[in-house]
Amino acid sequence: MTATPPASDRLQRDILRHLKYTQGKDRAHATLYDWRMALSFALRDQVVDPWFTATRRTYDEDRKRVYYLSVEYLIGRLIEDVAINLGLREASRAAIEALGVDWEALVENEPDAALGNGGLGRLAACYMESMATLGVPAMGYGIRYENGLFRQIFRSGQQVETPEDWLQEFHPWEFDRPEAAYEIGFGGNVAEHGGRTVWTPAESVYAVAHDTAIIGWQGRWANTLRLWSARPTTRFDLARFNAGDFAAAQAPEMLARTITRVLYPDDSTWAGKDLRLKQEYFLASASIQDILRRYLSTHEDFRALPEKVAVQINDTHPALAAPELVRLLVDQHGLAFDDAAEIMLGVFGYTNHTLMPEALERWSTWAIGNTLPRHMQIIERLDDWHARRKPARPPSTAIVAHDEVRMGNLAFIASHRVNGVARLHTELMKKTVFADLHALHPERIVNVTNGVTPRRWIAQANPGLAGLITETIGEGWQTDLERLAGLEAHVEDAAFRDAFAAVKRAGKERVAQWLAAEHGLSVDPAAMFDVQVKRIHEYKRQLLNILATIGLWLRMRDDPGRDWVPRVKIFGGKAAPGYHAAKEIIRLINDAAAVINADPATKGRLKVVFPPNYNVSMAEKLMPAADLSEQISTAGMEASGTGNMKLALNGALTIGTLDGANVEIRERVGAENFFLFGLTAEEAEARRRLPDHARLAIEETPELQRVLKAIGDGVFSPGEPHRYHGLLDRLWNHDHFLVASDYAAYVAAQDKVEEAWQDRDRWLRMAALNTARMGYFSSDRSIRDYMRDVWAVEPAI
Ligand code: 26V
Repeated sequence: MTATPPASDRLQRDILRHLKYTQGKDRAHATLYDWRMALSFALRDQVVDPWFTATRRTYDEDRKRVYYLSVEYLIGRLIEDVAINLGLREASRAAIEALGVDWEALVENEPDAALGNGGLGRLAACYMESMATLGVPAMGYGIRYENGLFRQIFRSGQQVETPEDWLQEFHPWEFDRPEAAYEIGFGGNVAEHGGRTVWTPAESVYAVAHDTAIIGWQGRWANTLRLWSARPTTRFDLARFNAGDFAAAQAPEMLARTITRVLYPDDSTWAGKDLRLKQEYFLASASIQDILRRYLSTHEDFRALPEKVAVQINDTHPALAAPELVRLLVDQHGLAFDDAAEIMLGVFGYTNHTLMPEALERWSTWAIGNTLPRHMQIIERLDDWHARRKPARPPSTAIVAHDEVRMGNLAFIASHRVNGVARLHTELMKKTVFADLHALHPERIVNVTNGVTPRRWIAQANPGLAGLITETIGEGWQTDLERLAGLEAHVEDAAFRDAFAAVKRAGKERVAQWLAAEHGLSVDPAAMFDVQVKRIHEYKRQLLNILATIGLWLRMRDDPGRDWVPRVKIFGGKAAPGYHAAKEIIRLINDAAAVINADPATKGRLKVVFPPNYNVSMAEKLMPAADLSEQISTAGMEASGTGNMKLALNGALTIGTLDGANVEIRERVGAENFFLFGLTAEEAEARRRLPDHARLAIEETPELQRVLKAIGDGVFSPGEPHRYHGLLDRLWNHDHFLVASDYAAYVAAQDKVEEAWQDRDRWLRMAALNTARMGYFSSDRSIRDYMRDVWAVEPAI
């Protein structure tokens, strides 16, 4: 035992103090939960001073602030994240262990804050961390959902959603700010009073702030994540109650309760839910009111707003912030409409995260007119303002058309910059959804390729790799990830490769132990870990993966004497509750896993595992353990991907299509270190126009025919042979996602993967080169791109 460092002594004292005075427990009766609370408070204490300092400096130096508006933040756990950035991870562990508490168990006791669905929400969390690390004065605004993303369980192989109540236990990281409350109105009517427009809402709620400090690397800067929760404006309508109308008496409370109750768990199709519109406006209005209040505390002239304020909207979900700003400037502060619109344009930036037409938000003018009558007028005036500035604009560029408000066009027209999230995606935006708007505003669309934070995705998730990197190239990579290039010089060093291999092996053993302990699954850490983790979506093509897995299984059974490469196929991900086709894919994976894993003929060679409830914490376990990263979406459909970055950074090789950020990953890691296959975006589009493309492809691919026949015969659903007939029918007759057309190329690429795997040294070189060449994909670089190309802000440190 080495002597405990002083930082750990101080922490120990702080932990015991919080255990006693915050939790009201003595050591003899403290539960794991009490210890977790005590440590969280002890760490939170140390965030407060840097946080105050950063806030004071931003005020004193009158700095421009970035406001990031997002309906989703997929934060995960915070104990290790905060401890690492404070330089206190080892001290925390030492303190906790000295107190006789199991560190791993304590860390795992923290629930994931899952206020998001997938990539968009996780990106927002990485960006908040990077802005704090870079010292950008910034504030994130979001919604404090009582129930985050559902917990996924499998019953008979099928996804069942159960509520995830992360707020059931006390959330120690936030500070309640009851004094920061704004009234948010809905419905009612609009009237002219002496030349002024007055909106009188029919009902309203308060938005109340809950602040979490987001601490950057080495505690040099801290920003705020401000999440709003709804509170009733009138507790109880006594007059109505006394008149016998009990339901109406409770209406205000009901409205408030429902608004921030749930996160919409659907990231596949746009659904025009009135409650969602209210959520979006709730976030937009509270945030804009807060921004204007802060601005007015030190400024008077709104014309300078764009010099002090940049508002970034994370997809269109918070886009009502733009008409809300105009409304407040015109109706409350008396600005002329055109001046207000000009200010709006200077302030807003819009990030687009999907080209899928079914996910693009559109609200009926009726819905907006009812819920937000004044905003409907302002949106129409903004449309008119744009038409005046671009008299030759084609109808496709209008915000309002066919009795609908197109939120993408609103966000585009309201913003001085519009960005895609990977180079290919940005180019496709220019050619597809925003082609006509792009022609009118050729300077507006810019690219900012996504990134991930190396603090969470290397330092926290993969301490072994972090240690090896530091040993090899020294400190500094944590905030200057391009320094990973320094590893390249060591790739030819056999000792380095062995150390790299040992790190990967340790990551795999950890996952093997966890799968055994938590899910009763046994896997061999010597086998290739082949990982596809992400939301379940037809375009992401988990179906292609499982079909090829079945194909491999059939081949293994045909030729049991061959020395097959042992593989563990790992799947993880949730399907939107109403997305039938995605849920069918989950069931097929689980059904196939049951049959394959029970087959003595392929035992020890092929295993399929699908641990339920993939979330940020599971990702932290899986990223370091992956050998192969599956990034196999239909080209043109994945905007960027960020799991692809986390996996390659942690030394997984990618099998992938030319889609999203895969294109840029391949360019950087080198084509020879990437298993490319499949149609390009252009070819995919052409292929889809070919009549009967799926049938043609299936007929040309005997193995695929066998696979489909096995499924159709009920090999994986013995009690119900017809279970997958719908899925098979769609594959034969529609196959919009071109699974059949890419099947043969995918299998051929998997053969190349096996060939590379069999040469252990070659594989290791390729893997290490992936890590060494992924430095570009740090979210610090993405944030610097935003600062330069979108926000025009300077860091304060
Ligand atoms: C759409 C909708 C439609 C309205 C209902 C709620 C809702 C929620 C989510 C979405 C889609 C979000 C789009 C999204 O998550 N895109 C992902 O963004 C990642 C970060 O840029 C990117 O890496 C992924 O490729 C992209 O799919």
